[in-house]
Amino acid sequence: MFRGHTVAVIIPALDEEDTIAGVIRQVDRDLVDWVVVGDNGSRDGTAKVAIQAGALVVREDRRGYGSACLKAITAVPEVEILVFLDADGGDDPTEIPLLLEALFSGDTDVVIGSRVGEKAEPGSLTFLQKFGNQLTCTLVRWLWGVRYTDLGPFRTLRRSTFDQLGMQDPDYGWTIEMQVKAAQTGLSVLEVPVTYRNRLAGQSKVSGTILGSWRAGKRILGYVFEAKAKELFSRKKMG
Ligand SMILES: Nc1nc2c(ncn2[C@@H]2O[C@H](COP(=O)(O)OP(=O)(O)OP(=O)(O)O)[C@@H](O)[C@H]2O)c(=O)[nH]1
Ligand SMILES: [Mg+2]
Repeated sequence: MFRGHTVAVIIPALDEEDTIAGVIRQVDRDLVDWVVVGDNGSRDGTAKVAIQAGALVVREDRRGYGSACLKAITAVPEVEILVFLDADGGDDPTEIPLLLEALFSGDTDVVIGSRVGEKAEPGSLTFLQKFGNQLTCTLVRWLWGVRYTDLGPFRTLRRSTFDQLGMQDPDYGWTIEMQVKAAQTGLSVLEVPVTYRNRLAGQSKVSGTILGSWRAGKRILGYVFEAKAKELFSRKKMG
């Protein structure tokens, strides 16, 4: 519990048997009530290792980062606060309290760990990733007037806020969907500089390969343009 509220850490994972246990064990269980891994049919020992390390594992056959997050959340219907982080050791679970403190400062609705500060290890964000993030954040600022610096996976929000957002993206559009919907509905989003490291072991699914970056980039930019188009269309229809 954190300040009397139950907390769940949600970890999407695909073939991360070498890193997932370390990530789970670094979560402070005095603060966090549940650690839930959303596994997309990993072919290695991810599920077994995660259970041994004390996590709940929820299997989702529908592929994709967002699908895994959505399914994992269904395992903790009563939790009050959700924290998301990756399974490869890139994010630092010992910084969870930093994000939770920020969530309880002022009127904050969503806290996003930003990886553009000095705490990020050199090389942990590829050139393409930095470029793509900057481009996307600039577009979001032009289209919705909200300033973000990153689309990092490490973030926290209340369950009630999460439900209000109606998250749907089954894939790598998940993080931008949350940020665009927060901007559209006028939520107060706070960015906190976080540590970011190169994945500790295992294979990259997203930004470590050109194909992964291309797929994620297409999805993310596609989401931004589609969200704006839908917004304009529904405004036109209403009057
Ligand atoms: N369940 C699930 N998890 C996924 C999927 N794709 C990626 N992940 C997880 O999402 C997180 C981010 O994927 P990474 O491969 O680390 O992507 P990245 O951080 O951009 O790239 P790296 O440079 O390799 O760290 C990791 O925890 C992955 O295991 C997926 O399709 N399903
Ligand atoms: Mg990673």
